[in-house]
This record gives sequence, C-alpha cells and structure tokens, in this order.
Amino acid sequence: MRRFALGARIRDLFGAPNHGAPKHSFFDELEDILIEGDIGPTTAAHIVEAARAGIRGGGGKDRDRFFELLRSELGQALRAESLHLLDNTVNLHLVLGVNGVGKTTTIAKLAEYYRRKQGKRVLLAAADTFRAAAIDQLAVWGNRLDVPVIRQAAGADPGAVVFDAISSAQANRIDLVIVDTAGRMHTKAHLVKELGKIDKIAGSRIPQSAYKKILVIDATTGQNALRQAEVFHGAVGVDSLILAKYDSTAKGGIVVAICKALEIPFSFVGVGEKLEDLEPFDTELYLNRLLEAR
Ligand SMILES: Nc1nc2c(ncn2[C@@H]2O[C@H](COP(=O)(O)OP(=O)(O)OP(=O)(O)O)[C@@H](O)[C@H]2O)c(=O)[nH]1
Ligand SMILES: [Mg+2]
Repeated sequence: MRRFALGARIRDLFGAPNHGAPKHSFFDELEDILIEGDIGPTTAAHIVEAARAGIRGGGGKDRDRFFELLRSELGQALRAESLHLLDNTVNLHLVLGVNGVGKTTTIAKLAEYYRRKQGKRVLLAAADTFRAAAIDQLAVWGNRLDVPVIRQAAGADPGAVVFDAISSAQANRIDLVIVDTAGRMHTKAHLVKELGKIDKIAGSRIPQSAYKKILVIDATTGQNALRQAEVFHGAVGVDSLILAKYDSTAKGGIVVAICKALEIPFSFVGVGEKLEDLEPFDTELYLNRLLEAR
C-alpha cells in the first residue's frame, strides 16, 4: 500500500545518471519530490534553496550531505510533546477528527496506554452519538479493555454524554476521561456549533491544564490533512495531534507541513490496528521512517 517513498525517490534522483553537474532540472525535480512528499511548498523551497548552496547534484557524497540537510531542516519544523496527566484531578482528552481517520481505535489504544503503562484509571465517553454503531464500537473496546463506557441512546446530545462522563469520573476517582466524537464536517459553522457545545461543558468542568483537544490525522490522506487541521483548530483549538495509520503509507510528510503551519505538537503515532500499535511521537523515529529507502 506504500504509494510514495520520499527517501527512495530522493535516493533515485541522486543515483540517476547525468546528474554529475549542477543542473536546473535536478533541483526542480528535487523540489517536486519534496512537494509531492507533502512537507509543504514553503519548506520544500527553503530546503532546495539551502541545497543549491552546498550541493552539486548527484553522487553518493552529495546525497549524504543532502539527507543531512533534509533531516536537520525537517527536524527543526517538527514539534513533539507528550500528553502529561495531572495527578489528583480528572483529566479529559477530547478526541477529534473527520470520518474514518482512526479516532475510536486511537481512543482504545490511548486507554490501553494510560492504563497499562501508567496505571491510570480511565473512562470512555461515547459522544459520537450520531450512529448507534459508533456507540457500540466504543462499548466493545470498553469491554475488551475492562474500562467503563458512559453512553446514551443514539441521537442523544453529545454534550450531555460528556457532562455525565465527567460527573461519573469525579465520583469514581477516574484519572482520565477520553471522549469519542462524531467526525462529520458538513460545514465549518456546523462543526463549531457541535464541538463548541462539548468544549464549553468540558472546559467549564475540567481545569485547563488537564483538558486536551486532540486531533487525529490519517497519514494516508496527504494534503487534505492540513486542511482538516486548520478547520478543527479554527473551530475549537487543537492542543495536540496524533498521526494514525503511519504503517499504511510512506506519505507522512504532512506532519511537517502541519507543524510548520499551525505550530501544534504531535503526541502519538498509530502504527497498526492492534491495541499496542501506538507509540509516543518521536522526531528521530518519524524521520527515519519518512526518509528510509523503500
Ligand atoms: N493500519 C492501521 N489502521 C488503523 C490505524 N488506526 C485505525 N485504523 C483502522 O482505520 C479504520 C477506521 O478506524 P476507526 O477508529 O473506526 O475510525 P473513526 O475515526 O473512529 O471512524 P468514524 O467513527 O467512522 O468516524 C479501522 O479499520 C481501524 O482498524 C492505524 O494506526 N493503522
Ligand atoms: Mg469512530
């Protein structure tokens, strides 16, 4: 399923014949590859500009120099920050994202992570009330994880589910409430209205530093993911990003573009469909995957 391997494309370009001398088309091609890699046109242009200064184009030595430059430039744009839970209070993660990006699966992975790795008491809130199947899916995960799930009937007010979940968490000394939300995004006004209500309820009952709005990004969607991040950030403000499905694509360059454009850090990366397939976002590991030769 890997459609585009940034590292391999660049290696091919440097390895191609007739690139012994600095050629206009060589750098153009390099820029095209970087842009197709979704890292963003500004970053791509900046990197090519820097490369023109020190790289003649072609040859193993130049290739190695370019990869060093690329790593350093991308590394500077990237932001990684883990999600720390506060002690002795209810923390809340509001998990956002468009349809099918991997929200519910990521929530299950987060619950497993905090419960198993950190010994936290976790509760899930089924605030994606739009579809009965979405509520059931979260309930199935809750059962498997042995974590309580607060739910209401399909069509119920998501804000009411969040209100209930917080009350239950406060009464039961829960450390972390993770809220599943519907991924519909008909219009921005609609999104602001729907999520705004939930945000207001959570924001008024959870201390600010214990409340995180987390956007899940699907690594396979490319440029559209930046657009999604802009819309959600504009609607409710996003504190942290999770990159899902990084195992399914080599097109993870969008992470660079999002970090650069919105200055929001990534906290985790999803690398499979199983519960344990969630890793804290690590800049070095991410760059290794992005730039490896495949
Ligand atoms: N390979 C892979 N698949 C993933 C990952 N995360 C989620 N998926 C799969 O992506 C599909 C959608 O995941 P969901 O968690 O249901 O996504 P969602 O955002 O909750 O979807 P809706 O509730 O319909 O909006 C499922 O088949 C998941 O197994 C991942 O990190 N890697
Ligand atoms: Mg879901």
